[in-house]
Amino acid sequence: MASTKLRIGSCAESGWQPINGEKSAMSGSRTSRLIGDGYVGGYYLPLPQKRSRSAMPIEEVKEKLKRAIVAAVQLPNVTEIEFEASLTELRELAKTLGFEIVRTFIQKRPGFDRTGYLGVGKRQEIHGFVNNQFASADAQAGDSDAAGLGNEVGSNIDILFIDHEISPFQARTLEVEVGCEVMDRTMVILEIFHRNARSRAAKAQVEIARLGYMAPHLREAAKLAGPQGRQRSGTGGRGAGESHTELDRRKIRDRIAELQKELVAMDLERKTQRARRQENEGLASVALVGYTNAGKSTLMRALTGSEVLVANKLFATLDTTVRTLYPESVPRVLVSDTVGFIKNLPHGLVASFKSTLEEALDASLLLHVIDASDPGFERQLEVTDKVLKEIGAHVVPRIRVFNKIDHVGDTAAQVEREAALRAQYPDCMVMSARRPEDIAKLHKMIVASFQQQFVETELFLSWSAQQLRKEIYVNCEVLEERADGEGAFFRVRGAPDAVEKLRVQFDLAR
Ligand SMILES: Nc1nc2c(ncn2[C@@H]2O[C@H](COP(=O)(O)OP(=O)(O)OP(=O)(O)O)[C@@H](O)[C@H]2O)c(=O)[nH]1
Ligand SMILES: [Mg+2]
Repeated sequence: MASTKLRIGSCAESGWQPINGEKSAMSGSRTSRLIGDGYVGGYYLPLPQKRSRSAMPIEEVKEKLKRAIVAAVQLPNVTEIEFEASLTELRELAKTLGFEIVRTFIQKRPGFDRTGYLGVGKRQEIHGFVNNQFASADAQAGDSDAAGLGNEVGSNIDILFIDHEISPFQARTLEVEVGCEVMDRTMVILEIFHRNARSRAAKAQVEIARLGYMAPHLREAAKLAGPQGRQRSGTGGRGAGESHTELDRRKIRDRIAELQKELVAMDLERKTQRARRQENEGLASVALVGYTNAGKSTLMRALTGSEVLVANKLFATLDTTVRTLYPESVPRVLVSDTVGFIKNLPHGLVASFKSTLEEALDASLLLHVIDASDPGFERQLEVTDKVLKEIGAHVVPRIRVFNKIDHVGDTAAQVEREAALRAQYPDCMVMSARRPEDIAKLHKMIVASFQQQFVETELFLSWSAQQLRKEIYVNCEVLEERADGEGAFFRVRGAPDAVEKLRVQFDLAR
């Protein structure tokens, strides 16, 4: 069965830590991919010795994993625009996982089918497609993928993506009836988060969410396996007669508890680091926030001259990175890049997502980056605003940065979009991260926003304390300098606190 198939890209690069702590192949069924340990119910989960062998030529496997289909139920209260936007996003998410969507199946229903999410007829239709029983010339109205594919047939379909979160039972029914693996929206997002997590904290948070998602799937797998073969003897520290499911559930619980402990320790560490950073007097901080793929990391790179990851993928960034604004300014500004937002984030990921966003709460200024070329940018803007409010970051001053204007149609369309945005958001920035002059403008805007509070004053530094001279240049803008027999006078502009601190320091050094 599914055991020999590697379904999603490279297991080696995914680095999934299973609950027994060993590196595991991301092989096997939906459950095995999440737990990676032995047999669970009727599901094959690769054993440790097979894991090393699963470092089979990944390229070869990837070749086989390319084709997928998408299915979604459109409920009566969902508009065409919302429905299409959500489907487009799912296709993008699937693309991020390395899949090509060859067809989309949609069905209007008053509710989801309890057994198999879609109605029986639609399930049969998909089965027919997956098993190559008909060509898609009968593409239905509104079925955009099918429409463009002519005689595309459904051979070699590996995955059916579902644009909702479905129950383990519905997933199982679909897998059996349709004849290929099924992944719901939640699992897709979990998978992307899992692949992209880099730091220890991000990895732990994603693992907790994945384990939480997996638990009910294990129950479903166990039900399917029936009473036979579920019991095993009490060896190796297991309670006698403890079932596989119980054991696996216990392992999951223990692993979650262990990860949570690690996270608490990491959080403390992070807070200490942050406090230390803030003690570094006069540091102003900006956080780049916004919907996934809006161009936050691109802007971060351009604004700081750093090499942060930029990719045309959803959730390319999962960890917060902090760099200094370049060219350096007075005050020195720290810029942080953050994880992208998305609609309907899986429940288990909300906490981890929000905690990585805490950086935004500490910032003195938020740059809310919006992809002005995305047809759904207004909805994306709303989602970001809503989450910022939920974490209490709505009180932080904010500049809306409408990015990718170069990607909006022709010049006339760009001018029109820019005018409309400026009319609606008078203090916004409309730009392209690809234009150096726009980056310079944004840089100026950031610095200006910190300099707004600046005061102009004079500082005196005696000749005996000239070693403190550089402090003035780091913390203030020097407008004029003159000297007399006792020392030097500086006409400066700077933040009130920073200037006062210098005055006290200089007086003491006299
Ligand atoms: N045409 C155009 N493309 C851009 C612009 N800014 C960014 N991009 C592209 O958009 C894609 C996404 O950019 P990222 O900077 O990775 O986006 P992000 O907001 O950091 O995304 P996540 O980390 O996934 O949240 C990349 O392919 C960039 O090259 C722009 O101004 N114009
Ligand atoms: Mg990014």
